[in-house]
Amino acid sequence: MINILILGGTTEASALAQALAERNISATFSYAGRVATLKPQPLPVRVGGFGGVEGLITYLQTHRITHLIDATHPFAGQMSQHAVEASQATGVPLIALTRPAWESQPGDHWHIVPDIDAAVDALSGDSQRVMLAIGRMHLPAFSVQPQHHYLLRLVDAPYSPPPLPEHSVVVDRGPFTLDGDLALLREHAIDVVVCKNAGGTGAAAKLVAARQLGLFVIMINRPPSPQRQEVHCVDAVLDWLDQTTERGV
Ligand code: 3Y8
Ligand code: NAP
Repeated sequence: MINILILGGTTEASALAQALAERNISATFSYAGRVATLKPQPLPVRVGGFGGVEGLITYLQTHRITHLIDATHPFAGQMSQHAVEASQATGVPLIALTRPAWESQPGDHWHIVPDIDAAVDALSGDSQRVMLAIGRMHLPAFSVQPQHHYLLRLVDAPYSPPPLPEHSVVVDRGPFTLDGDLALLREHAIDVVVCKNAGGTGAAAKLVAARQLGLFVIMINRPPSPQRQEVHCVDAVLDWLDQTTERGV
């Protein structure tokens, strides 16, 4: 009896949930519970951490999970590492549904950096108007570059004012559109966009908008992902499920 656990939180995870629900395949969708309101899913949802690798192992065993699908964001490195370790410890087969990294196109002005701190360093110099499209978790790192005016895009309104003297906040969640991101960059007269190489379609609009407006992009490379089987589309996950279940799906 197939019983899937999806580690979610991305556009592709939502698409996978839709495909499994349409096929009446038993699955649970898991969120970390990072934001106040989570996107509803057509599957039973669980919210919150598992309590480390041990907690995930216990969850897999007590819920008789037969397949683990890691469809988390490429920057959710700890969750992905835990998924690999829990799969090895329990023998529950694991596959990752990821998206290829974005690659610069003709007309892009990208400055590629390895991590958040390097993105902060890249902002040394005169005052500019900077869009930080990196969410909430890493905002404090930019307080050492207070000379800029920052546009912050967040999923939730900030609980306390971000530690940046000059900033404006836009509360929005993706997937984002080209028209929306063009209007946003123009309205705030943005010079530079700082973002993570999330890949996928949900947050790519700002890159196309930046290209059309001739803006600079500071692109933060994703952390190395752990060794595991990876696919880039829902159909490949369905094929994997077919191959790894006796009677197929
Ligand atoms: C809680 C679950 C869907 C999923 C939508 C995707 C697209 C929009 C790109 C920008 C970049 C950012 C941020 C972003 C992207 C999608 C996808 C993706 C980036 C939700 C979601 C959860 C989160 C958590 C949140 C982080 C934050 C990061 C905002 C849902 C909407 C900036 C990452 O306040 C916080 O604590 C927010 C935390 C982790 C990164 C950060 O450091 O702040 N995502 N994002 C998930 C959970 O609880 O398990 O409610 O939909 C999901 C999505 N985020 O089906 O429509 O698939 O990539 N999310 C980044 O890439 O830089 C926004 O603004 O242009
Ligand atoms: P992370 O740093 O890799 O994980 C930190 C801890 O959060 C994990 O060890 C786990 O707690 C818990 N966790 C993470 N994802 C979970 C999930 N889907 N279900 C249950 N618990 C989860 O993760 P993160 O970067 O904070 O990302 C959290 C969520 O936001 C994920 O769903 C991710 O897909 C989504 N997201 C993240 C980003 C980003 O930029 N990081 C962007 C878009 C969406 P325990 O150790 O207690 O099990």
